[in-house]
Amino acid sequence: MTEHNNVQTLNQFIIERQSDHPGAKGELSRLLHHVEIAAKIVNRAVNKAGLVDILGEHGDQNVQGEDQQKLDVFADTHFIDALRASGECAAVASEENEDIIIFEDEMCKNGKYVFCMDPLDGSSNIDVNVSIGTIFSIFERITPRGQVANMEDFLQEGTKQVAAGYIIYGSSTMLVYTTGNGVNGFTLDPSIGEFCLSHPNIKTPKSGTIYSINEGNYINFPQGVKKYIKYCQEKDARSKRPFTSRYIGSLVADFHRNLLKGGIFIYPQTNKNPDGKLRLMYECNPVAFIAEQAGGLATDGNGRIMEITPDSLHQRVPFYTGSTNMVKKTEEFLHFFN
Ligand code: AHM
Ligand code: MG
Repeated sequence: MTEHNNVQTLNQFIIERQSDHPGAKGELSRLLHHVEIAAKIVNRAVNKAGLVDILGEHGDQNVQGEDQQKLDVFADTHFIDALRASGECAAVASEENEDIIIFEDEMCKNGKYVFCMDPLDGSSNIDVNVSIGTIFSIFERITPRGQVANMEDFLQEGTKQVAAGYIIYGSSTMLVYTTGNGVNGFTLDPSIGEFCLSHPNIKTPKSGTIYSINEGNYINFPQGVKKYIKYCQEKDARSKRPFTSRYIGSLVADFHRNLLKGGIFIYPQTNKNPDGKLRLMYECNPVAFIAEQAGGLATDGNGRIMEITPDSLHQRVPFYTGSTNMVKKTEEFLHFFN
Protein backbone atom coordinates (compact mmCIF):
# COMPACT_ATOMS: atom_id res chain seq x y z
CA MET A 1 0.00 0.00 0.00
CA THR A 2 1.39 3.40 -0.90
CA GLU A 3 0.57 6.62 0.88
CA HIS A 4 -1.13 7.85 -2.33
CA ASN A 5 -3.80 5.15 -2.44
CA ASN A 6 -6.67 7.42 -1.45
CA VAL A 7 -5.50 10.46 -3.34
CA GLN A 8 -7.75 11.93 -5.99
CA THR A 9 -5.81 13.77 -8.64
CA LEU A 10 -7.10 16.89 -10.35
CA ASN A 11 -7.35 14.98 -13.59
CA GLN A 12 -9.49 12.23 -12.07
CA PHE A 13 -11.64 14.85 -10.38
CA ILE A 14 -12.19 16.80 -13.61
CA ILE A 15 -13.21 13.65 -15.46
CA GLU A 16 -15.56 12.54 -12.67
CA ARG A 17 -17.19 15.96 -12.52
CA GLN A 18 -17.81 15.85 -16.26
CA SER A 19 -20.57 13.31 -15.64
CA ASP A 20 -22.42 16.00 -13.59
CA HIS A 21 -23.14 17.63 -16.95
CA PRO A 22 -25.08 15.19 -19.13
CA GLY A 23 -24.13 15.60 -22.75
CA ALA A 24 -20.75 17.13 -21.91
CA LYS A 25 -18.21 16.17 -24.54
CA GLY A 26 -15.11 16.69 -22.43
CA GLU A 27 -14.23 20.04 -23.98
CA LEU A 28 -14.03 21.95 -20.71
CA SER A 29 -12.23 19.01 -19.12
CA ARG A 30 -9.58 19.12 -21.83
CA LEU A 31 -9.19 22.87 -21.43
CA LEU A 32 -8.80 22.57 -17.66
CA HIS A 33 -6.29 19.78 -18.15
CA HIS A 34 -4.15 22.13 -20.24
CA VAL A 35 -4.44 24.82 -17.57
CA GLU A 36 -3.04 22.24 -15.19
CA ILE A 37 -0.11 21.53 -17.53
CA ALA A 38 0.75 25.22 -17.80
CA ALA A 39 0.44 25.60 -14.03
CA LYS A 40 3.02 22.86 -13.51
CA ILE A 41 5.42 24.46 -15.98
CA VAL A 42 5.07 27.90 -14.35
CA ASN A 43 5.38 26.33 -10.91
CA ARG A 44 8.70 24.76 -11.91
CA ALA A 45 9.97 28.14 -13.10
CA VAL A 46 8.74 29.97 -10.00
CA ASN A 47 10.46 27.43 -7.79
CA LYS A 48 13.74 27.82 -9.66
CA ALA A 49 13.41 31.58 -9.87
CA GLY A 50 16.38 32.28 -7.62
CA LEU A 51 18.58 29.76 -9.40
CA VAL A 52 18.30 30.60 -13.05
CA ASP A 53 18.41 33.86 -14.89
CA ILE A 54 14.70 34.35 -14.93
CA LEU A 55 14.31 36.89 -12.15
CA GLY A 56 14.14 40.59 -12.73
CA GLU A 57 12.70 42.85 -15.33
CA HIS A 58 12.16 41.85 -18.91
CA GLY A 59 12.72 45.33 -20.27
CA ASP A 60 9.26 45.87 -21.80
CA GLN A 61 6.24 47.49 -20.28
CA ASN A 62 2.80 45.90 -20.32
CA VAL A 63 -0.41 47.67 -21.34
CA GLN A 64 -0.75 49.28 -17.90
CA GLY A 65 2.70 50.84 -18.27
CA GLU A 66 4.15 48.59 -15.58
CA ASP A 67 7.53 46.97 -15.93
CA GLN A 68 7.17 43.39 -17.09
CA GLN A 69 9.10 40.82 -15.13
CA LYS A 70 10.70 37.90 -16.91
CA LEU A 71 8.51 35.41 -15.08
CA ASP A 72 5.41 37.34 -16.20
CA VAL A 73 6.46 36.83 -19.79
CA PHE A 74 7.34 33.21 -19.19
CA ALA A 75 3.95 32.48 -17.58
CA ASP A 76 2.08 34.37 -20.29
CA THR A 77 3.82 32.46 -23.08
CA HIS A 78 3.39 29.04 -21.52
CA PHE A 79 -0.28 29.50 -20.68
CA ILE A 80 -0.99 30.73 -24.21
CA ASP A 81 0.88 27.76 -25.71
CA ALA A 82 -1.00 25.28 -23.51
CA LEU A 83 -4.36 26.86 -24.30
CA ARG A 84 -3.64 26.75 -28.01
CA ALA A 85 -2.55 23.11 -27.74
CA SER A 86 -5.81 22.19 -25.99
CA GLY A 87 -7.72 23.01 -29.17
CA GLU A 88 -10.69 23.98 -26.98
CA CYS A 89 -9.92 27.68 -26.71
CA ALA A 90 -10.58 30.14 -29.53
CA ALA A 91 -8.87 33.20 -28.02
CA VAL A 92 -7.06 34.46 -24.92
CA ALA A 93 -7.09 37.77 -23.07
CA SER A 94 -4.15 38.42 -20.78
CA GLU A 95 -3.05 41.19 -18.47
CA GLU A 96 0.22 41.16 -20.33
CA ASN A 97 -1.23 41.82 -23.78
CA GLU A 98 -3.17 44.86 -24.92
CA ASP A 99 -5.24 42.97 -27.49
CA ILE A 100 -6.86 39.58 -27.38
CA ILE A 101 -4.85 36.76 -28.89
CA ILE A 102 -6.97 35.00 -31.49
CA PHE A 103 -6.10 31.44 -32.49
CA GLU A 104 -6.75 31.11 -36.20
CA ASP A 105 -5.97 27.46 -36.86
CA GLU A 106 -8.93 25.20 -37.68
CA MET A 107 -8.91 23.25 -34.43
CA CYS A 108 -8.93 26.37 -32.23
CA LYS A 109 -11.47 28.19 -34.40
CA ASN A 110 -13.82 25.36 -33.46
CA GLY A 111 -13.06 25.84 -29.77
CA LYS A 112 -16.06 26.47 -27.57
CA TYR A 113 -14.34 28.71 -25.02
CA VAL A 114 -12.39 31.92 -24.54
CA PHE A 115 -9.96 32.40 -21.68
CA CYS A 116 -9.04 35.48 -19.60
CA MET A 117 -5.98 35.42 -17.36
CA ASP A 118 -3.54 37.26 -15.23
CA PRO A 119 -0.66 34.87 -15.87
CA LEU A 120 1.43 36.06 -12.94
CA ASP A 121 -0.33 38.22 -10.42
CA GLY A 122 1.54 39.97 -7.63
CA SER A 123 4.63 40.25 -9.77
CA SER A 124 6.22 42.87 -7.53
CA ASN A 125 6.63 40.02 -5.04
CA ILE A 126 8.62 37.72 -7.33
CA ASP A 127 12.05 39.01 -6.47
CA VAL A 128 11.50 38.69 -2.73
CA ASN A 129 10.20 35.12 -2.58
CA VAL A 130 6.65 36.04 -1.59
CA SER A 131 3.61 34.11 -2.87
CA ILE A 132 2.35 34.94 -6.35
CA GLY A 133 -0.42 33.49 -8.46
CA THR A 134 -2.16 32.89 -11.77
CA ILE A 135 -5.83 33.85 -12.11
CA PHE A 136 -8.16 32.64 -14.87
CA SER A 137 -11.72 32.92 -16.08
CA ILE A 138 -13.44 30.93 -18.83
CA PHE A 139 -16.43 31.96 -20.93
CA GLU A 140 -18.33 30.10 -23.59
CA ARG A 141 -17.88 32.14 -26.75
CA ILE A 142 -20.77 34.04 -28.29
CA THR A 143 -19.59 33.98 -31.90
CA PRO A 144 -20.30 30.76 -33.79
CA ARG A 145 -17.73 28.00 -33.60
CA GLY A 146 -15.72 27.71 -36.78
CA GLN A 147 -15.26 31.48 -37.03
CA VAL A 148 -12.41 33.39 -35.45
CA ALA A 149 -13.34 34.71 -32.02
CA ASN A 150 -13.61 38.43 -31.32
CA MET A 151 -13.92 40.93 -28.48
CA GLU A 152 -17.66 40.26 -28.12
CA ASP A 153 -16.76 36.81 -26.79
CA PHE A 154 -14.88 38.39 -23.90
CA LEU A 155 -17.00 41.34 -22.86
CA GLN A 156 -19.54 39.25 -21.00
CA GLU A 157 -20.80 39.63 -17.46
CA GLY A 158 -19.04 37.54 -14.82
CA THR A 159 -22.28 35.63 -14.21
CA LYS A 160 -21.63 33.99 -17.59
CA GLN A 161 -18.33 32.44 -16.50
CA VAL A 162 -18.37 28.68 -16.92
CA ALA A 163 -15.26 28.18 -14.82
CA ALA A 164 -12.73 30.25 -12.91
CA GLY A 165 -9.82 29.64 -10.64
CA TYR A 166 -6.36 30.51 -9.48
CA ILE A 167 -3.04 28.88 -8.85
CA ILE A 168 -1.11 30.04 -5.80
CA TYR A 169 2.63 29.51 -5.91
CA GLY A 170 3.19 29.60 -2.16
CA SER A 171 4.75 27.49 0.55
CA SER A 172 3.06 24.79 -1.45
CA THR A 173 1.43 25.23 -4.85
CA MET A 174 -2.33 24.96 -5.03
CA LEU A 175 -4.92 25.12 -7.76
CA VAL A 176 -8.38 26.26 -6.65
CA TYR A 177 -11.26 26.31 -9.10
CA THR A 178 -15.00 26.28 -9.61
CA THR A 179 -17.30 25.37 -12.45
CA GLY A 180 -20.30 26.77 -10.57
CA ASN A 181 -20.78 23.69 -8.44
CA GLY A 182 -18.74 24.58 -5.35
CA VAL A 183 -15.05 25.29 -4.93
CA ASN A 184 -12.32 22.68 -4.70
CA GLY A 185 -8.64 23.05 -3.92
CA PHE A 186 -5.79 20.81 -5.08
CA THR A 187 -2.26 20.83 -3.69
CA LEU A 188 0.65 19.95 -5.94
CA ASP A 189 2.53 16.94 -4.61
CA PRO A 190 5.98 17.46 -6.14
CA SER A 191 6.95 13.84 -5.47
CA ILE A 192 4.36 12.54 -7.96
CA GLY A 193 3.95 15.75 -9.98
CA GLU A 194 0.17 15.79 -9.50
CA PHE A 195 -2.32 18.23 -8.06
CA CYS A 196 -4.22 16.23 -5.42
CA LEU A 197 -7.57 17.08 -3.88
CA SER A 198 -6.70 18.58 -0.50
CA HIS A 199 -9.51 21.09 0.11
CA PRO A 200 -12.83 19.61 -1.07
CA ASN A 201 -15.92 21.82 -1.17
CA ILE A 202 -14.35 24.93 0.35
CA LYS A 203 -16.76 27.12 2.31
CA THR A 204 -15.62 30.48 3.65
CA PRO A 205 -16.74 31.57 7.15
CA LYS A 206 -19.74 33.93 7.15
CA SER A 207 -17.90 36.25 9.55
CA GLY A 208 -14.14 36.57 9.66
CA THR A 209 -11.57 38.41 11.71
CA ILE A 210 -9.05 39.46 9.05
CA TYR A 211 -9.10 42.66 7.03
CA SER A 212 -6.72 43.08 4.10
CA ILE A 213 -6.13 46.46 2.52
CA ASN A 214 -3.08 48.54 1.62
CA GLU A 215 -3.37 51.00 4.50
CA GLY A 216 -0.54 53.07 3.07
CA ASN A 217 -3.17 54.53 0.75
CA TYR A 218 -5.40 55.51 3.71
CA ILE A 219 -5.33 59.22 2.99
CA ASN A 220 -6.83 58.59 -0.44
CA PHE A 221 -9.57 56.14 0.62
CA PRO A 222 -13.29 56.94 0.45
CA GLN A 223 -14.71 58.07 3.79
CA GLY A 224 -16.69 54.82 4.20
CA VAL A 225 -13.53 52.71 3.87
CA LYS A 226 -11.67 54.89 6.39
CA LYS A 227 -14.53 54.44 8.86
CA TYR A 228 -14.66 50.69 8.23
CA ILE A 229 -10.95 50.38 8.99
CA LYS A 230 -11.49 52.23 12.28
CA TYR A 231 -14.44 49.89 12.99
CA CYS A 232 -12.13 46.88 12.42
CA GLN A 233 -9.68 48.32 14.96
CA GLU A 234 -12.24 49.02 17.69
CA LYS A 235 -12.71 46.68 20.66
CA ASP A 236 -15.90 44.62 20.71
CA ALA A 237 -15.78 41.13 22.17
CA ARG A 238 -19.05 39.99 20.58
CA SER A 239 -17.79 40.55 17.00
CA LYS A 240 -14.23 39.50 17.96
CA ARG A 241 -12.87 42.95 17.26
CA PRO A 242 -10.26 44.31 16.97
CA PHE A 243 -9.72 42.33 13.79
CA THR A 244 -6.32 41.29 12.49
CA SER A 245 -4.74 43.19 9.62
CA ARG A 246 -3.00 41.04 6.99
CA TYR A 247 -1.80 42.30 3.61
CA ILE A 248 0.67 40.51 1.36
CA GLY A 249 0.15 42.56 -1.78
CA SER A 250 -0.61 39.50 -3.93
CA LEU A 251 -4.35 39.26 -4.57
CA VAL A 252 -4.29 35.49 -4.88
CA ALA A 253 -2.42 35.01 -1.62
CA ASP A 254 -4.46 37.58 0.31
CA PHE A 255 -7.74 36.21 -1.03
CA HIS A 256 -6.77 32.57 -0.49
CA ARG A 257 -5.89 33.14 3.17
CA ASN A 258 -9.15 34.99 3.79
CA LEU A 259 -11.15 32.36 1.91
CA LEU A 260 -9.92 29.64 4.25
CA LYS A 261 -9.83 31.64 7.49
CA GLY A 262 -12.58 34.22 7.00
CA GLY A 263 -11.88 37.84 6.20
CA ILE A 264 -12.31 40.70 3.77
CA PHE A 265 -10.04 41.88 0.98
CA ILE A 266 -10.47 45.48 -0.13
CA TYR A 267 -8.91 47.38 -3.02
CA PRO A 268 -11.09 50.48 -3.14
CA GLN A 269 -11.33 53.41 -5.45
CA THR A 270 -8.91 56.15 -4.35
CA ASN A 271 -8.36 59.79 -5.24
CA LYS A 272 -5.45 58.60 -7.39
CA ASN A 273 -7.26 55.63 -8.97
CA PRO A 274 -10.98 56.45 -9.08
CA ASP A 275 -11.75 53.01 -10.55
CA GLY A 276 -9.50 51.12 -8.15
CA LYS A 277 -6.51 49.14 -9.32
CA LEU A 278 -7.65 45.60 -10.00
CA ARG A 279 -8.96 44.44 -13.36
CA LEU A 280 -12.48 43.19 -13.77
CA MET A 281 -11.97 40.53 -16.42
CA TYR A 282 -9.03 38.56 -15.13
CA GLU A 283 -8.68 39.49 -11.46
CA CYS A 284 -12.04 40.44 -9.95
CA ASN A 285 -14.52 38.29 -11.92
CA PRO A 286 -12.76 34.97 -11.35
CA VAL A 287 -12.08 35.72 -7.69
CA ALA A 288 -15.73 36.83 -7.30
CA PHE A 289 -16.96 33.55 -8.81
CA ILE A 290 -14.85 31.58 -6.31
CA ALA A 291 -15.92 33.83 -3.41
CA GLU A 292 -19.63 33.40 -4.17
CA GLN A 293 -19.33 29.67 -4.76
CA ALA A 294 -17.65 29.39 -1.35
CA GLY A 295 -20.54 31.27 0.28
CA GLY A 296 -18.94 34.72 0.33
CA LEU A 297 -19.53 37.94 -1.58
CA ALA A 298 -17.73 40.18 -4.08
CA THR A 299 -18.89 43.70 -4.84
CA ASP A 300 -17.60 47.00 -6.16
CA GLY A 301 -19.21 48.73 -3.19
CA ASN A 302 -22.48 49.20 -5.06
CA GLY A 303 -23.36 45.84 -6.51
CA ARG A 304 -22.22 42.40 -7.47
CA ILE A 305 -18.91 42.30 -9.36
CA MET A 306 -20.23 39.52 -11.59
CA GLU A 307 -23.14 41.68 -12.77
CA ILE A 308 -20.95 44.45 -14.14
CA THR A 309 -21.21 44.69 -17.92
CA PRO A 310 -17.63 45.13 -19.06
CA ASP A 311 -16.85 47.88 -21.53
CA SER A 312 -13.19 47.08 -22.07
CA LEU A 313 -10.75 44.25 -21.57
CA HIS A 314 -8.47 45.95 -19.07
CA GLN A 315 -11.19 47.76 -17.16
CA ARG A 316 -10.50 48.38 -13.46
CA VAL A 317 -13.07 48.21 -10.66
CA PRO A 318 -13.10 48.81 -6.90
CA PHE A 319 -13.07 45.42 -5.18
CA TYR A 320 -14.53 44.23 -1.87
CA THR A 321 -14.59 40.47 -1.39
CA GLY A 322 -14.68 37.83 1.30
CA SER A 323 -16.87 36.81 4.21
CA THR A 324 -20.49 37.81 3.66
CA ASN A 325 -21.03 39.69 6.91
CA MET A 326 -17.83 41.69 6.50
CA VAL A 327 -18.57 42.70 2.91
CA LYS A 328 -22.11 43.71 3.90
CA LYS A 329 -20.82 45.78 6.82
CA THR A 330 -18.34 47.57 4.54
CA GLU A 331 -21.14 48.39 2.11
CA GLU A 332 -23.17 49.86 4.98
CA PHE A 333 -20.25 52.17 5.81
CA LEU A 334 -19.77 53.09 2.16
CA HIS A 335 -23.42 54.03 1.73
CA PHE A 336 -23.71 55.82 5.06
CA PHE A 337 -20.60 57.99 4.54
CA ASN A 338 -21.06 58.55 0.83
P1 AHM B 1 -0.17 43.08 -10.73
O1 AHM B 1 -1.22 42.38 -11.56
O2 AHM B 1 0.59 44.10 -11.48
O3 AHM B 1 0.69 42.12 -10.01
O4 AHM B 1 -0.98 43.95 -9.64
C1 AHM B 1 -2.02 43.38 -8.95
C2 AHM B 1 -1.63 43.28 -7.51
C3 AHM B 1 -2.54 42.37 -6.73
O5 AHM B 1 -2.04 41.09 -6.65
C4 AHM B 1 -2.53 43.02 -5.37
O6 AHM B 1 -3.73 42.76 -4.69
C5 AHM B 1 -2.37 44.47 -5.68
O7 AHM B 1 -1.77 44.56 -6.95
C6 AHM B 1 -1.49 45.17 -4.69
O8 AHM B 1 -1.43 46.51 -5.01
P2 AHM B 1 -0.75 47.56 -4.03
O9 AHM B 1 0.70 47.30 -4.10
O10 AHM B 1 -1.15 48.89 -4.60
O11 AHM B 1 -1.31 47.34 -2.66
MG1 MG C 1 -2.54 41.23 -11.59
